[in-house]
Amino acid sequence: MNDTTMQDSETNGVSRRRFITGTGSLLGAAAIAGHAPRARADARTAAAPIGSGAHVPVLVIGTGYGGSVAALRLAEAGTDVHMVEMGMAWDTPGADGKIFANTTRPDDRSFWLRTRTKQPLSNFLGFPLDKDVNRRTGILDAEEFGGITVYQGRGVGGGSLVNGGMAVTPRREHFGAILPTVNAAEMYGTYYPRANSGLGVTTIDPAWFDSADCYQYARVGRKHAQRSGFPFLFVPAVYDWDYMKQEAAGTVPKSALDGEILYGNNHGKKSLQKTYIERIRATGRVTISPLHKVTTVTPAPGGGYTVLIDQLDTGGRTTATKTVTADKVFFAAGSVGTSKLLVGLKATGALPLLNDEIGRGWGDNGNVMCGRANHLWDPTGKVQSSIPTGGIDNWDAGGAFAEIAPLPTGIETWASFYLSITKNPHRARFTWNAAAGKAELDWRTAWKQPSIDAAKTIFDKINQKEGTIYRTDLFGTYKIWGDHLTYHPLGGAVLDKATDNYGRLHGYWGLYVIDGALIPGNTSVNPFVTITALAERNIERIIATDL
Ligand code: FAE
Repeated sequence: MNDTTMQDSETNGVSRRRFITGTGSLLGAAAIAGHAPRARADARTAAAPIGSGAHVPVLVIGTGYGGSVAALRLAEAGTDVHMVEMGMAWDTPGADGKIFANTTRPDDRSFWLRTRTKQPLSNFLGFPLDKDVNRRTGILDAEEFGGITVYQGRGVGGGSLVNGGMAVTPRREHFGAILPTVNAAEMYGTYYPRANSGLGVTTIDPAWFDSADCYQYARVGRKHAQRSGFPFLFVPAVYDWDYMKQEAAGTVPKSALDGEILYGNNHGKKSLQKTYIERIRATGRVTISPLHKVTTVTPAPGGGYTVLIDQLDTGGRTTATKTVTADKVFFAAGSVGTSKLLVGLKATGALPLLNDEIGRGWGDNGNVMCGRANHLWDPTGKVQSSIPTGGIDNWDAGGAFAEIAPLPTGIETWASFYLSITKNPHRARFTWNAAAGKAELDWRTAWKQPSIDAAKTIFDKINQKEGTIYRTDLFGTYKIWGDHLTYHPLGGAVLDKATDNYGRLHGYWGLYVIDGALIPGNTSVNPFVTITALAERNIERIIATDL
């Protein structure tokens, strides 16, 4: 999008190469040269990674939503906590002066231990978008299982570093299907409000939305939805809207308006680093070890747990293996990370008393993507904010909630792009492959069909009404549906099944799950507000009764 110098060939006045490199913008993070954000180096984090032989009252595995809620509330209650994070700290600018890599130039900051990018939109106009990069402990993991690629954030802040910031509370009438054993009145009265406040969730000013060039794409999406009779909803987010207004006015370095999304956001987005983790640091009771990966948790001879941790370098190599003990351990490694750890620990005899529910109930939140090709009189805009603000709700009638997503290429594409969350009934299971020494997931690609069917209840109708067609060039050659991936892994250690109704793992006193692994596969909307609210609920009870 900023790349106006590379001109390979001209097609309809648009450089082919510029088209391709520009299109990479929605697949990565951007930053503006010369406007590096101030590094927030934290003395305790930087100076004090955990030492071998250490004993800690509480060890939290992972620094995403669940882990951050647990650490903050425990520290506020007077408990010292150590957080272990396999990814980097993301508090130090790179050689270009920016913490996060540029949108149009994915580099070794962008992907977790890959030599070639694996961008969710693999193609544009038939051209493949992926490119070679140096292998490094970058920010976005595209973890491949048999039938699905699961995208996850890596680093202090977990998924909050890379996600779209859509902060959606599910409709209350759907809550019984999401977490059937949880008291909805408590969640909607106390814990959802607490989570939304802690995360800094706000909704865009509708008047600005109606006038801002960067939301032309969403207004076209709204118009098409409404003309087909679907309700359009404003979706709250964790972006500083005042900052975005200044981006639009050209008075501050651009971030959302430079398409930053998947590889980090240098300004404007309120990731956990700016909310829960900032408050965690202010307690003075929490230390964080980035580039440390937990490999084993087993009961310690004298009580508590022995935890083995690999210290990594930025090439992903183990530089030290540390043994620490902890009175209590919180698994907050994300749905995939927690599930993989637990099925391995059960199968290898480290935690044999874990029950048979471990690894089960995993779902993809029904994620499926598609694009539509609009008429020439419906341009979606050259500059598109990377933060979605609107959705199309057809959950009750068709089992789909579609986020109107940006396609921030920097050029006019006349494309509308959507990530749908659908009512997909399929649930997969993590199991341990002893021969390979790793966890596997039995998801099948064909299981996305109910998601495609649900999304079609919206987009077939819109296409028919508007006289438009699906894009076939975004996920391969002549492929309409992005049905190979999820951004929203959920389940694997489901609440009230693998754990009790507050996340205490069955079989072991002092072991807890407190992340997306607790949620059985679907939240009907984007999941991080529900993960945060559930963690707020559970930690309150655990602090009251277990400490
Ligand atoms: P998560 O945030 O994944 O944190 C787990 C942490 O544990 C990570 O930092 C890992 O690196 C770390 N870890 C894993 N294993 C280990 C280990 N063995 N040792 C040490 N550390 C470990 O978990 N959700 C929304 O609600 N709205 C959105 O707009 C949205 N957009 C998304 C866009 C993308 C591209 C992606 C990838 C996700 C998006 N999500 C969105 C999903 C959301 O980020 C995700 O549900 C939460 O981050 C999950 O929170 P957890 O606390 O479960």
